[in-house]
Amino acid sequence: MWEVWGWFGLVGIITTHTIHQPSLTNYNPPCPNHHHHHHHLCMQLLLSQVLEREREREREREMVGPQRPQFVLFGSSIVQLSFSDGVWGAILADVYSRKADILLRGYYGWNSRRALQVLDEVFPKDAASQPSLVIVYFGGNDSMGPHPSGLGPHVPLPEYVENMRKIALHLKSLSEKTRVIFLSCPPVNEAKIRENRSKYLSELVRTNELCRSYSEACIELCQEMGVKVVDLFTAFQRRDDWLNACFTDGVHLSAEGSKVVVEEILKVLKEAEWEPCLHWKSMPTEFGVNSSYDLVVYDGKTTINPSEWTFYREIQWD
Ligand SMILES: *C1O[C@H](CO)[C@@H](O)[C@H](O)[C@H]1NC(C)=O
Ligand SMILES: *[C@@H]1O[C@H](CO)[C@@H](O)[C@H](O)[C@H]1NC(C)=O
Ligand SMILES: *[C@@H]1O[C@H](CO)[C@@H](O)[C@H](O)[C@H]1NC(C)=O
Repeated sequence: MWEVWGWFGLVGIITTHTIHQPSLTNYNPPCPNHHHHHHHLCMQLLLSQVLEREREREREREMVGPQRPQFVLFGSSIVQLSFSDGVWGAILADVYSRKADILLRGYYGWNSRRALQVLDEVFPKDAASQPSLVIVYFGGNDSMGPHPSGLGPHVPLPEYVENMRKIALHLKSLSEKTRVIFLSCPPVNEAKIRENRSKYLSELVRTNELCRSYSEACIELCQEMGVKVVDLFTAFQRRDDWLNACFTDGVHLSAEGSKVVVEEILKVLKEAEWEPCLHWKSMPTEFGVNSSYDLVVYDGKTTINPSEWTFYREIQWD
């Protein structure tokens, strides 16, 4: 024990008298039973211990436990808005309640260039635990026509593909168990975009021709890389009423359009040959054990466990 104290003390003396002195003399932790001339050593010691303990906790701690598998939704506005008004992220959070944590990392207006800039920060390779699933959507903004000024979200198609490749490689490298699903660019309601044109923005060039080419390029990349992909461009158009039912403003997804997204994502999760399976019905329910505190059945002898009930859902997702 004394060696440890002595060692901390030595480190204390060195650092106190070199780099950190100004900031440390301002730092004044409570330190009873020490003479004044021991004050610096004592502070150093406390500080080192506190920092060490903090680092230790950082490695182990989860903010809320028990730890569940994490599913991260990473993308532009269609992701940022996905917990709003019964849209697809909110539906997934409901379907996976007691199964997985659905984390939202969506950034309104972003293209794949900006995604690359933050990739290491949002998904650090040395994190204590890694996501089980990342669902990625970028492309709607990239596919907007270029503005003559050179400003704006447009990213040329070949660069978009390369950016998406880098995102997939990074995510796949996080851990052996980190699974990835890309969502391709959905179609838009061109007429509605024109109708809802903002006075404050220059004209937004959004066409289904552009959406289609970015969607196809994304799907081709995924096939090449063995990444699961949902073809949103095609999936929406299977509905006869897609133009009016699937969007709020011609671009962003309505609750109705979100049903298509959730259905397609669940289909991938159900059919994927992933071990462990990430389909909600195959995942354990947290604290799902029977309890005598559950509601009592009419026989007065047994209780009934509600952990797996889903009857309250408008759609019985499969
Ligand atoms: C792209 O970003 C703009 C805002 O800059 C937004 O209005 C538009 O809906 C976004 N589109 C998609 C598909 O993310
Ligand atoms: C889009 O335009 C229509 C008709 O001008 C209007 O009724 C609607 O509220 C607008 N929607 C949005 C989201 O701005
Ligand atoms: C829990 O209760 C259900 C009936 O509600 C019963 O079918 C099941 O076997 C019980 N499970 C355990 C582990 O006791």
